[in-house]
Amino acid sequence: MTPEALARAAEKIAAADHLAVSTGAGMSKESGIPTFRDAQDGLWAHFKPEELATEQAFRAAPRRVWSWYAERRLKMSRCEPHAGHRALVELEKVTPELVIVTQNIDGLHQAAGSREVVELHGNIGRCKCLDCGRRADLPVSEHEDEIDRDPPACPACGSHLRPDVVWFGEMLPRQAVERAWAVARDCDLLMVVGTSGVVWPAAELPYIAKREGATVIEVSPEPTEVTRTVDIFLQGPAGEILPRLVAEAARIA
Ligand code: BV8
Ligand code: ZN
Repeated sequence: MTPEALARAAEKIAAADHLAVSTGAGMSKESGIPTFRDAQDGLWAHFKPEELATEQAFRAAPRRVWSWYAERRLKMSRCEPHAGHRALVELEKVTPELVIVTQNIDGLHQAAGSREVVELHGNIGRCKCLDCGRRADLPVSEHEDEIDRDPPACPACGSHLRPDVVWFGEMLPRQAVERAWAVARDCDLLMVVGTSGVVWPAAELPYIAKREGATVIEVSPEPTEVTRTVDIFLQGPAGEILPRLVAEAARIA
């Protein structure tokens, strides 16, 4: 990332009236959560996320899919927000009504203190019933040895509990979509951080913002599907770039 690109981006942020941020798995990488581009490790090395994160995979092998989420939930519960998440909280001082639209299910933006977070793909910390849809609390503290286990039963109907996340082939939560699409339409500046721009419909957000005349800034260590569309590409990791960018924007604002 060149100093000129950083300065230009900081000026845009300082001048923005309606700033939105769209984040993907890369935003959580420096907190220790592997992205979907990263090869899966351990038990899951020979599975692709798209093969496990579906209702049919869960119905076919509930124990396997529940255990995959239980292991991810345990790992995520031990991860902390990094300087990039905290920079986005600082950014609320420059642009109070900042909205973060995230594809991430790890809750790290909320843990860092961001006030307005729209979760397009749900949250791994919540679960609901596979059949009657009722929300249910997670069983108390899943220990390491309980990772490999059957899903708990729904207290209301006895069916399997499942993670309250959006699986491939499932609709995104209507309210989250309405909110996110309105934010992308109404913003005058959209920052896209840590997403390869491959998964739809979340991938559409920068194109909507662009179509409505907004400036789009991207933060990623390598070019993505979105890069050719953006106005300013800041190449590098979120944990490094966002704190410098927000500090510069706050200095100018
Ligand atoms: C739907 C929750 C239909 C679960 C997730 C063919 C073409 C186009 C679309 C489709 C198609 N076939 C099927 C589809 C639709 C499908 C889709 O898009 N598939 C993809 C694979 C092609 N979409 C769906 O199924 C969606 N639903 O379409 O419903 C429908 C229609 C009508 C009626 C009924 C149904 C649902 C999609 C949601 C799936 N759930 N997550 C879970 O997590 O287990 S998706 C999951 O994967 C994430 O949430 C995220 O969205 C996606 C991963 O993408 P990224 O976040 O971008 O992460 P990625 O690893 O790809 O990239 C990381 C980036 O970070 C990289 O660019 C890297 O350079 C960068 N990076 C790395 N380090 C850093 C960094 N950046 C900054 N700092 C760093 N340090
Ligand atoms: Zn039920």
